[in-house]
Amino acid sequence: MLSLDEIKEKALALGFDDAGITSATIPLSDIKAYEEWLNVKWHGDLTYMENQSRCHPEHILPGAKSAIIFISYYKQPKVDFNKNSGIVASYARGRDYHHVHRKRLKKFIIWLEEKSGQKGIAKGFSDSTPVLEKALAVQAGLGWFGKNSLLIHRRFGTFTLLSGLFTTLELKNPVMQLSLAKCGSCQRCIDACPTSAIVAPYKVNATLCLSYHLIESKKEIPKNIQEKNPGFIFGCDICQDVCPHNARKEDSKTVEFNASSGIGTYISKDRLKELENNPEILFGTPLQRRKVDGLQKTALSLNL
Ligand code: B12
Ligand code: SF4
Ligand code: SF4
Repeated sequence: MLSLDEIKEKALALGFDDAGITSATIPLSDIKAYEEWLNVKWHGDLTYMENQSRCHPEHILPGAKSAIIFISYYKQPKVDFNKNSGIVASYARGRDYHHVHRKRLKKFIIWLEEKSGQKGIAKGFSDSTPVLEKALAVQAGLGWFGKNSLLIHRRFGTFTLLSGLFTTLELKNPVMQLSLAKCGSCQRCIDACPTSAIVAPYKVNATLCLSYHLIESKKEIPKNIQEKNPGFIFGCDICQDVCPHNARKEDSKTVEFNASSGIGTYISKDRLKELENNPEILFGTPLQRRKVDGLQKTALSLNL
């Protein structure tokens, strides 16, 4: 049986920052919280969130027994708001993590198949496959849920991206599930969220979140949300910037996530003009999802 040390060694060699193993099952408490979240329609227009396979790894990979979860640390410098340009959220300044993860997962699965001498034993995921990724990461002992609903990795904090795979292999996590320090009485993220989207500890109403309106939603940004945007043109980092678990952390050294590998930190009116004329600049970056007209709408709402 493959050990966690062997798995971690391979994961780190491929560029991930940590890895954990867990069973291919979703805890009942997460399934319940997810169903409640859907029932009150906090997912808004994100209809892909209604896919109940999120709670059933066997729908993703029949016969799945274990899950391996990977952590990618991406923190970029925290910068000040600027009235002439909008800030791009930290995760989106470099290359698109979906692409970065897809390449690494492919290589990891080839390695796993070689090691086990079996084919078709794993199915990778990163964000777009219906999987409750944070719940699996917590179950794998990689960290715990913050009140902002994000995974707080025990070493890297919240500026981490998740990916993973289900496998039919039996794998065991020898790490003892120590009782980890949690948020305690802190509630900085709840107090700092400009749109009050963290409606209660661990519960985010996506329809109030800047990230939903500036990345995902195809509709006009509602006036009451526009007015509360302090200056983001894509995504939002406030509930992470204020988190003490992210304080005094070095920026990520992963080249792909560096601002110089992608769109950069700020987008000004002139930069938008350049993007309008050369939309291919967005290819391979997370902003391609929003396209130039989406960014222009947000820029207008920011009076850029
Ligand atoms: C839908 C989605 C969004 C939506 C909704 C956010 C949300 N919280 O659900 C929107 C568009 C708003 C969004 C925004 C962002 N997202 Co997003 N998103 C997702 C996605 C696709 C699904 C998340 C999900 O399952 N939501 C369903 C609800 C029910 O889950 P939940 O809110 O996490 O609730 C859980 C906990 O709160 C817990 N819980 C409930 N009650 C209680 C009580 C206690 C006591 C405890 C301990 C736990 C607990 O149970 C629930 C189920 O597990 C995941 C990728 C994936 N496939 O998992 C990425 C993901 C969560 N997003 C990610 C990122 C980076 C972001 C942004 C930071 C991007 C940005 N800079 O703008 C913001 C952060 C906003 C925020 N505070 O959540 C990363 C987070 C990595 C991490 N370290 O956690 C993910 C994992 C993508 C990835 N592959 O890396 N996102
Ligand atoms: S990403 Fe921004 S708007 Fe969304 S919950 Fe966090 S602080 Fe609030
Ligand atoms: S800011 Fe405080 S309450 Fe919010 S996730 Fe971080 S430690 Fe938890």
